Amino acid sequence: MHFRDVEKRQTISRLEMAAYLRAPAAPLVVRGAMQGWPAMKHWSLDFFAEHFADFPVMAHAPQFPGLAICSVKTTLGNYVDYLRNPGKGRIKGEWLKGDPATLLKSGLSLYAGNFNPAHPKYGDRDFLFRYVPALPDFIECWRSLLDPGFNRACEWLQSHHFVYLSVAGGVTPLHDDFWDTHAFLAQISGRKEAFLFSPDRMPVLYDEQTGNVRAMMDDPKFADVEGWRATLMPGDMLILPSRWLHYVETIETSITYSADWIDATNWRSYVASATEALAGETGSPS
Ligand SMILES: O=C(O)CCC(=O)C(=O)O
Ligand SMILES: [Fe+2]
Repeated sequence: MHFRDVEKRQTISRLEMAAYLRAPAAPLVVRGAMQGWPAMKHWSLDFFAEHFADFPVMAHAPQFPGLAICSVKTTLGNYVDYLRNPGKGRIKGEWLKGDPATLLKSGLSLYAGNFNPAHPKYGDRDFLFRYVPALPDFIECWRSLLDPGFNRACEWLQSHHFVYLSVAGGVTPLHDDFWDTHAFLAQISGRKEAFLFSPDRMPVLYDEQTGNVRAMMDDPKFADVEGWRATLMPGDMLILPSRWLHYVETIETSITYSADWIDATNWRSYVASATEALAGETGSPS
């Protein structure tokens, strides 16, 4: 595998962004994207423990349940206690897979990826959007053009806003995001390392079932695969165009806000995927 650096720029306009995503798209870091966001000043682990202590979360190592060697069902309050002191691998909650010894031996840390402070039941949308915009001004989103009932059903079924709290050893395995959305990772604090691959690499990369890009780097089978890499610092926003594959390591205690969107390039496949997902649902939203 070999990597080139993701392009970094200071600002981007709405028109430039729309053109960029049509281009064909590539990943991009916008460095000044979060200037003036209250989150940059006010968000900390304590902030979330104080306001969302009872929010139910699943913490996995690595982040996705299907690949996890450790899984714990807990609350955001207990998860933040763990993040403050991960050294012993102890966390209050129900261990569904693995144990503290397995976790410590792996070098991974537990990572809760399902914390959505805008969640209709457990979150508080108005409160969240006092600190971050739902989407930055330079992003044009077509969601408001969808039928309102369909849009609401999509939001109930699938979170579209996330806050990721993690510590060193937190790994998000290689994947592309749900329903062909574009997404951003807005690094509020701490540092992460991201590795990305274009959608046309998907067939060869999914040969490897672990999503572990570090292991792939040493595997001759992937010697010719070209990827992109970026170190995300506080204030950096990584743009992940629809279907781009990404693998992310947390280097130091991090807070990341993430949201996704649709536009001219991906609304058809979003609607098709969402319709299929909704058809598979039975019963009422919970
Ligand atoms: O660890 C990260 O910041 C990446 C998270 C991510 O891409 C995801 O959960 O879809
Ligand atoms: Fe993702």
